[in-house]
Order: sequence, then structure tokens, then C-alpha cells
Amino acid sequence: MAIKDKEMLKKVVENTVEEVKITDIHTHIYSKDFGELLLWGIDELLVYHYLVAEFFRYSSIEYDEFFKKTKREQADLIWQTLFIEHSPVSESVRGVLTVLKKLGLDVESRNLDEYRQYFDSMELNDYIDKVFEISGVKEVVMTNDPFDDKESPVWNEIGNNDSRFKAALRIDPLLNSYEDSYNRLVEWGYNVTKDLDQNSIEEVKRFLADNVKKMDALYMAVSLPPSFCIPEDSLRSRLVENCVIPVCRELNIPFAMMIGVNKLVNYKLQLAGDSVGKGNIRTVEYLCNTYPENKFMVTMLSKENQHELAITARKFRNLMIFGCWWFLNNPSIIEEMTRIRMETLGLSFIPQHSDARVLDQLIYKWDHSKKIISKILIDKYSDIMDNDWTITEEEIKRDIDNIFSNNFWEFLNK
Ligand code: RAT
Ligand code: ZN
Repeated sequence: MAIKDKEMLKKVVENTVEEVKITDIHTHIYSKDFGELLLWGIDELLVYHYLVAEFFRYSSIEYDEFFKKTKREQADLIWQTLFIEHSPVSESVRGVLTVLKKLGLDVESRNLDEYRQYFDSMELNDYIDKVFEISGVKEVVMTNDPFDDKESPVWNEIGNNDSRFKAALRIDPLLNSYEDSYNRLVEWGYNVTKDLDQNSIEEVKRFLADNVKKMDALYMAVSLPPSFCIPEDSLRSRLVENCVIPVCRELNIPFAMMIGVNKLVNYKLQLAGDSVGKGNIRTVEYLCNTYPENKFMVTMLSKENQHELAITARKFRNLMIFGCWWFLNNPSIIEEMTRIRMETLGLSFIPQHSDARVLDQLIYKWDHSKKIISKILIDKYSDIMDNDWTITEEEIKRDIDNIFSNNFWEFLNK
């Protein structure tokens, strides 16, 4: 049915986005098969490293004293500091309130014990269903690290039995610290040397292909520093060009590069200690241009990279840009980035991923982003309606299904 006026437009877009079934292409959550790796509940929400970093802005407690405390004690401190002693206005702190509210809890009460009781009373299977339902997510892609000793036994012994959870092979240790990680490959029966000789290249390829197959991974992924550069005379550059690219090509899966993280600028903050730097877009251009038969997914962490990344996607159809990653996952930046991308690329990109580390975060991350994306879509449709372009409800649904799910699957199936 054709959209008659702006009022109808607003309603249709908002309802369609509200009802869309999302494929969340990058998260850090796991299916129930992974046991304690699947984090959920109020204490996990409170000790999320985004909140830990903000907590230390106000608190003068020694870092190690804080990290020595139990999870519950850390959560108590964070609740007191970030919610009671100061108003919870930052994006990640506000996110906790969105989760509580959308679960139907009494946010007004500020009663942490009551919230804990609610989560204690939940059965995990039911709770997973509930979170997927409320957030509108139909499936998520996990981050699966073969170097993680808690995770690999699950792949070797049980495997993943929940089809809502898809795998992505994450290879940071291989690419960013081969000189330490090659030993693990040796341990697992791959005949590799520290200097990555010709035989090692074949063995690393075997290692990658074995793991993609074991996990049924949809793509390979890595997070990279701002200085990431290819080609250059480094082990990482050789690994990418000689191992990752050929295996991805052979298995027809994308290589996802998440560029711009400066690891542990304050190591005392642990997981919360990473920062950001501007990456080099030339490397993305080089890879897309040199390997047109390969598919690349890229997100960059620095706000300063966003315009050039969108332009690069105009040049290379084997590049899919995605998400407003980590420090960019703030409403003002999501809005700016999504507008730049839509004005530059139409609807041929993936506007968001959740990066959820705690199951419940699917609720707030998608709630907040969906509202912003709706607003932008309404503006854009409104502009073309002003030019007498007729748009239908079916076309709006098609577009929304594409950006929240199909663009990803179509890129994979290319
Ligand atoms: O967003 C985060 O939680 C970060 O700590 C990282 O995990 C990042 O998203 C990544 O995938 O490396
Ligand atoms: Zn992540």
C-alpha cells in the first residue's frame, strides 16, 4: 500500500523497525552450551567494562583493590557510584535502565536487591527466549576464539546446538602476536615455525580452515591497532596475505577487520583499558583492490575514519561496512555515522551490530539504535516524498529487512 502522508510514513517506519527480525552480526555472547561464558543478569550488566571505565572517573579506589572484590561487590560499588551518587546519563549506564524497564522491572524503586531477585528467579532457557523476543533479534554471531581455553573444549566436546547462535572465527592472537601464539599451533599438531617459513604458511592455512569448518564460522575476524598496515614487512602482513586471504577465498567467507583499537593504554583497567586511534584507510583500499575475489567486512573505531570508510565502500563492492563500534556506540555518533553512510551508500551497508557481552544488552543496544535508525529513515523517505516519489509499505519493509538482516546474508552468499 502506498504511503499517503508524512504521518503515515512515521507510523509505518516506526512499526516496521519495531517488528523487524534482526541478525546481530557481531556480539560476544554465547549459546547455553558454552556454560559460564554466557553472561547475563544485573551484576554482569553492572560490571560491563564500559561501566567500569566510567566508575573510575568518580572513584579513587585503587584499581587492583577494585578488581580483587567479588563480582557482586563490584556491582554494588558501580551501582552506588554511577546510579545513586551521580545521574546515569551516559550511554552505557542509561542502557542498564533501558534493560530493566523493558523487562518490566520497577526502575523508580532503585532497588538493586529486587532486580537481583528477578534474575535469580529466571530459568536461563526461558530468559534467552525472552531477551531475543524483546530485542527483536532472531540470531546473533558470536566471537569464537580458538585460543581461548574455556571456549575450545566446548567446540571439541559439545559443539554449538542452538541455531540462533552463529560462529565467527576470531584470530587476534594469530595475527597480532604470532611470536607467542605459534607455540599453541605446534601444541595442536600444526608444524609451524616462529619465523613463518613456507611450510608454516601451509600449516596456518590448515589451522584456519580446520577451525572454520569445526565452528561452521560465517566469517573470520580480527581487531587491529590503528597502525595496521598491509603490505608491510611484518608477520601480520604475511599472515593476512598468504594465509587468511587464500583460505577466506577458498571457503568463500568474508574477512572482517575491526581497525583502530589501541590495546591497554591503561593496563590497570584490564578489559576497560583499551583506547582508540585513527586507522589507515589505504590498507582497506589495498586489500579490496588487490583481492577483488575476496570479501571484506570493515568497521573502524575512530570517528575520524568514518567518512573515508564510507567513500571506500563506494569504490569496492567487495567491501561491506558495518556497525558503530564500541566508543562510537553513542546516540549522537550513531546518528551522524548512519546519515553519512545512507547519504553515501543508500541502503547497501549494515548500520549496526550490538557488540553485546552480556545477553541482556541486546535489549538496550537494539532499542537505542532502532530509534535512531527509524528517525533517519523517516527523514530520507520524507525527502523523496517531497519530490513526488511514491513509496509503499512493502518497499519500506524490504529496505528495513535488508539493513537489519538481509544485507549480511546476501553478502555472505555472494
Ligand atoms: O566492545 C567491546 O566490548 C570491546 O571490548 C571489544 O571486545 C571489541 O568489541 C572487539 O570485538 O574487539
Ligand atoms: Zn566486539
